This record gives sequence, C-alpha cells and structure tokens, in this order.
Amino acid sequence: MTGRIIKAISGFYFVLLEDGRILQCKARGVFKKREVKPLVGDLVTVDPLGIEEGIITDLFPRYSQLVRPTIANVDQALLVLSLVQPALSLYQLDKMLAMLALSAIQVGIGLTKVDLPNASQVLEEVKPLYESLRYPVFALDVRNEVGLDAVRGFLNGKITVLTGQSGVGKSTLLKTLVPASQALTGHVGHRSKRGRHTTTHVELYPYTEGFIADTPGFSQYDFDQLEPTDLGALFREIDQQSADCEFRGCQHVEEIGCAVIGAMKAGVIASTRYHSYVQLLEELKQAKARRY
Ligand SMILES: Nc1nc2c(ncn2[C@@H]2O[C@H](COP(=O)(O)OP(=O)(O)OP(=O)(O)O)[C@@H](O)[C@H]2O)c(=O)[nH]1
Ligand SMILES: [Mg+2]
Ligand SMILES: [Zn+2]
Repeated sequence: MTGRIIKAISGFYFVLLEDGRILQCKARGVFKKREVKPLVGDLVTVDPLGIEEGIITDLFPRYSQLVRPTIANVDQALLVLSLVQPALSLYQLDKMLAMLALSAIQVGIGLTKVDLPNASQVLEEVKPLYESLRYPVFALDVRNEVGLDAVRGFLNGKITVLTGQSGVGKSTLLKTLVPASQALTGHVGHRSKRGRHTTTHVELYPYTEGFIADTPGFSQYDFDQLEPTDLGALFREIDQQSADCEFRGCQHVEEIGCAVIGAMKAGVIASTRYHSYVQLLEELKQAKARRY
C-alpha cells in the first residue's frame, strides 16, 4: 500500500493511506542502515499490521526537501503576515522571500487582519509592489472568511507550507481551510502560558488533492551560510538590474557604476526593497565574520 507521511513523533510515523485511513508506523530497520530517514511529506510503501499500525518498507523519490522545518515534496509556501497587530514589517517579508528564494519553491503572500483599523491603508501601499514582483498577494480577514477563495485556488492540488511569525493567524487560517484539521490528529499545538495555541511541530493536513502544513517557522541557519555577494540574486528586481552594474560582484552599495542604485533612484526598484537588501547584506557580512 502507498501513503503519505503526515506527522512524525518520536520514531512513529503517521501515514495517510489512499482510502483515508491513518496508520501509525515504524520505519523498517534498513533505513537506519542506509542513513535515510523518512520525512513528513514522503510518499511511502507500507505493510499494514492490523488496522491501525504498519511498517514503512520503502520511500518514493523526493522532488524537493525543505530543511528546518524538514518536509519532503513541498511545492510552495504561503507566507502569512498580519497588516497590523503585529504591524507589518517589510524587512521581515523581504527576508522571508529571500530565504524562500534559496529553496526554489513557489511563494504566495497572505496579509491578514485586513478588517482591523488602518490595515487597508497598509495593504494599499504593499499589495501593488509585491504583485509587480509577480508574487500572488491575498488580503485576508481570516475570522470572517474574507478573501479565502483566492487562497483556496492557490492551495489546490499542491503541498503548501504556511509560515510566518507568531500571532499572525496561521493556525486560524488552517482551521478555517481544513475544519477537520483539529479532529484529524488531535491538537495543533500546546497551550502557551498566555493561553494561546502555539504551533510546535510539523504536520500535513489533507486539502483538496494536496496538503497544508502549519510550521513553527523557518530556521535561519542555511541563510546565514550564504555568501553576501549571492544575496542580490534572491531579490528578483535586484537580480534583474544587477546585470547592468559596471563591476562584477557589485554589492550595490557604492553608487558609482551601480545599476541597482540607479534603478532605485529612478523609482524602478522600491526603496523599501533596497533597504531590506542592504540590511540583510549587513547581517550576512556579520554572520560571515563570526564564522572565521
Ligand atoms: N482581526 C483579526 N484577527 C485575526 C485574523 N486572523 C487571526 N486573527 C487572530 O490573531 C490571533 C493569532 O492567531 P493564530 O492563528 O493563533 O496565529 P499563529 O500565526 O498560528 O501564531 P503561532 O502559532 O504562535 O505562530 C488569534 O487571536 C486570531 O483570532 C484576522 O484576519 N483578523
Ligand atoms: Mg499557530
Ligand atoms: Zn550594483
């Protein structure tokens, strides 16, 4: 039988079968010998042992793999940020877009809390910019299910990770999109001291032909290993303009001969994007200095 690993907890894998049953499985010893570890997202072959348990006997080849959170076969990410409460940080948004550009998966941007005061003002400033960079942007009032149809279209048939900082509405969105998500495997996370549910582990929830995963967030580790000179390629418009910089390896911080700064001054590159780039460049240089 084949199925998909939707959750992994202390050596147990929960495998969703084509008929909708979920088997709690151990992996066959041979994986340990080969030093491969089954991951959430993996398509696997299982031998059932009774009606609720089984053994994973084989893994299908992966077509993608995210690290930290570790999920196999992800097609795309939906970045979730709130427009207000907490206030939208364009720096955070640009940083997450750059980090995801490293893993070469598709990205959509969900902007929540459009119902709150001052949110539509922020939305009007931000939406056109990111749409012009060819990112799909979804304005959402998650609690009243406003804007969700467009998100449903984006998710359909894909394996999508939801990611974003705490309190922006990822779990609320998941609960609305997949009402069975809580019933399916129990709880989504633990209840924090402040009384809110916080997501602590990765889990895939079946969604029309695809899956959605609420994640505790992406690790910055691999991003910090990046060479500062490679950062520009992760900003679509900077990458495009940098072809015209006069010096090879231009980091776009010295004005003379820099096409990127020229494009920013001409309004072709948004100054907020350029500033995010410069701030990230600084972070990467510091991370690099710490490595030596
Ligand atoms: N007004 C408004 N509130 C929202 C919206 N979406 C989520 N919220 C509220 O924001 C709070 C945080 O939502 P969660 O879904 O727990 O946030 P999260 O991103 O899962 O947070 P972590 O699990 O800590 O990462 C909850 O009180 C939600 O009811 C929205 O579109 N509008
Ligand atoms: Mg959550
Ligand atoms: Zn340059």
